[in-house]
Amino acid sequence: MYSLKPLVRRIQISGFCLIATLLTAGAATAQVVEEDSDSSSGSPPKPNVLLIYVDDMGFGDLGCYGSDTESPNIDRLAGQGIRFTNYLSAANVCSPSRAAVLTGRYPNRCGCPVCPSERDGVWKQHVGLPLDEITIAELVQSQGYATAAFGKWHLGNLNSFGPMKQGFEHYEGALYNFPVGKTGQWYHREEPKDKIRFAQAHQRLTDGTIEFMKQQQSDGKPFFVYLTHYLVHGPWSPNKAFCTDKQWASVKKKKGGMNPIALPAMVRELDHHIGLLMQALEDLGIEENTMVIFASDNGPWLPAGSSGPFTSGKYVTMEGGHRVPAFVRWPGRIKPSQVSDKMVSALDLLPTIAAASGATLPSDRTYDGYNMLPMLTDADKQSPRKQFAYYNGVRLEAVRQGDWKLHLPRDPKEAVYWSNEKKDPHFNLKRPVLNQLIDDPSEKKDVHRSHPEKVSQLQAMAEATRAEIGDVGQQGNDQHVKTYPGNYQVAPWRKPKPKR
Ligand SMILES: [Ca+2]
Repeated sequence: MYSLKPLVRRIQISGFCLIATLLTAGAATAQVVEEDSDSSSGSPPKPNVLLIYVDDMGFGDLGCYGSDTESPNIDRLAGQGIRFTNYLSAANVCSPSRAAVLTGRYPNRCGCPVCPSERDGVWKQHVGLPLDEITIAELVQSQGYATAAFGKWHLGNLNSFGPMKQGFEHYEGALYNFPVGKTGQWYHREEPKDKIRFAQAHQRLTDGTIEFMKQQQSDGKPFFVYLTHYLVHGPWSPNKAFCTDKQWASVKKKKGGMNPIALPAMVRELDHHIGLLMQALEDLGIEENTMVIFASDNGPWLPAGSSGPFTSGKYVTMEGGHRVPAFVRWPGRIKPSQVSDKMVSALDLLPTIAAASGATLPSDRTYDGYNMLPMLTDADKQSPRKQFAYYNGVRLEAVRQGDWKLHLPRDPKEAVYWSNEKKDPHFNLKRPVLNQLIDDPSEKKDVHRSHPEKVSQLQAMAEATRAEIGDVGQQGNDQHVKTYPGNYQVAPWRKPKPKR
């Protein structure tokens, strides 16, 4: 049977392992960085990390990725570091994407494969990112970092699964998707603060983030900030200052309703706030040693936005759902003006940030991410990522090795509750479809007949992946099912009512 080991490194911490990894190229970075950041040897201090996670931004929604919409501040940020064209979000919807980025583990492995929902009282209380998962915040805390989350959490109820339970010392924001057109409850740490309108939320996030960074700079502590904007998620209700006359007329008419023509104004509004944050880093004098990571959580919520050359967007396992804008700037370590087509994933952010902070990954669990620091700091180095598994809810729908991607047969009756026949060309797939992405980014040319050996390889990878982290009707041997005792592929409110 195909081994999943290349996909999921088991990381060990022991004195022997430390020596061994220092001698082994590729695996040694966490330890090397730990030595580099030892202040007693006169090495640079630990970097600050600002992870900006934006909502539903498609691959083609920024100027630096080919959009006509102006995003000068974001484009400048992207140009000052390394910009990826082959970065995959771990999931194509909000909650599992966020669970995976914070844990470095696939959503099925970390116990959060579907969205905790505010629509059902039982789910709201009992579903979220399991508390025994270890987040980036918890890892860097062990290295003396101050930690804060701002914005959309979407990983469970505040008091039972909130950010303060997952290693964040500070939190400000509204937990779920902001109720556009209504007032939303704003939280300060674990307490309700006040109710504000969507239009006020973005400035709150910027002000809170800057204040927190200032405080840490004053205290001399490195920080990790997880800033999760509500922009540019639908139903697209930007502030007037960022709208054309036509867009603003539409905002007023729709009154918080679906308004896809206003998406470019949402991008401009986000750009404005990124500009304020970057100016603050410069003013505080910490730009050089702050790693800024910008990424979208999933593809665009079509028809708003663009997935560029890729097919479809949010909710599906086509590239348009997973391939999103992402870049990293760290002037002290990463050269500017780099554009990389190496395959990387949101899963890789945790091991990368851990390595930069000096933290060693726990040995009691499997990580699906890889430390990207060697390739970020040396353009000649290859990406450690060779494979990726595309899940939709608990179901494995596609697997990829290099540029080869195999869509797996699937039964529409087992589709996750957010799936949509109109958005997914493979909604009802009877046989495997093989695409070679380098020549076929839109996944239109099925070459499974001419490459049976690739189909076999990828099917073996799928089988090994299922055995480890599960599929519909199959529990994996390392699948975290603590808060998902069954297959929650179908939301309770969508399940057919029993006949009387
Ligand atoms: Ca999202």
